[in-house]
Amino acid sequence: MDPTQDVDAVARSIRDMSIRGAGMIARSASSAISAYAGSWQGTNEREFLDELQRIARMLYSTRPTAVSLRNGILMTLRGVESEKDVPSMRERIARQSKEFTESAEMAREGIAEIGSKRIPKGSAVLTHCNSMAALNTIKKAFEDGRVEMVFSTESRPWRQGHVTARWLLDNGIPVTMIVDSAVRHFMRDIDIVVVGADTISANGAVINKIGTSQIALAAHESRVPFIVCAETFKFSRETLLGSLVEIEDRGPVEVADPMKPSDFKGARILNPVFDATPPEYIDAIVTEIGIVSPYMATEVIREMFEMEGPVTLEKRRSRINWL
Ligand code: RUB
Repeated sequence: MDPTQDVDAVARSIRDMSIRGAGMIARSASSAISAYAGSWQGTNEREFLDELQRIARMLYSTRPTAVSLRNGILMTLRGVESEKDVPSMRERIARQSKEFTESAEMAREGIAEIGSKRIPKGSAVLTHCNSMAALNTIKKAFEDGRVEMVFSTESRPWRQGHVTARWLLDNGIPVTMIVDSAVRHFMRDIDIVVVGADTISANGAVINKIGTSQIALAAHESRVPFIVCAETFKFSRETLLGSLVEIEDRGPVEVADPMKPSDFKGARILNPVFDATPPEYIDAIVTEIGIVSPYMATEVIREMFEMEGPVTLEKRRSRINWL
């Protein structure tokens, strides 16, 4: 079996959203790279590195906004070029992929444990889109007797809110489904907003599903706490080095009637699927290493840098530009 086919299939599934959510796409890409490396037949290290770079870039191109995808790929491939031959490169990739996926699972549990305590007893919680980091936190809080009701937004255009509502029902958690535009109307009934993140930038802004920033604004107006549940691999080093987060636009079909797009001939249709919530509207970011203020984002990013040791000029030069 051609290993490229598996990677192509994972890339397609991420693109068409059969695999979605920032944490899940990162874990899937990491596992796909590991499976690809494990079944690569060649013996030439240079060719192997070139192939790895090609599939890394291909996987990364599927969803440009989630830095989790980038970080997952980089953590899986870190230091591969320093290995002496193809078998040790393969082994390193398999080990790093396992480490990444296991630590990502553990991070979610840690976040739930920590975040649950921030949800007041008897709360009505509002969540947006479908974040497993947020939902596991809400579930833990429910088990701890803190949650009475979860308001789940529809999350247009893709309606990830339906996935959330079904998951809550499956877990025996009471759910109220509302459309996105009803958020401000219901804010008086909400005790806390809990959402996830695709990317957290160095200035503390949280990039999450489109509409998150409007919810944060409404929560701020009503003095309702707004917390974000996110693993540390959702913090973006690139933003510390000056890059801006690219906001994915998924095209007109999800907005116009998919059966009759020609009804809207001539209309300009925009479909940005993420937005940025500024730090002043965020009360706390719950990570596996603890609660951090959005204004501490730079410190979290620096800690991630240090995990790789100091960045010397020599190291920078010898490093492969994977993405
Ligand atoms: C999903 C979304 C989620 C974050 C966090 O968007 O915005 O809130 O990805 O999810 P999409 P998680 O459906 O477009 O991927 O906590 O599961 O990583």
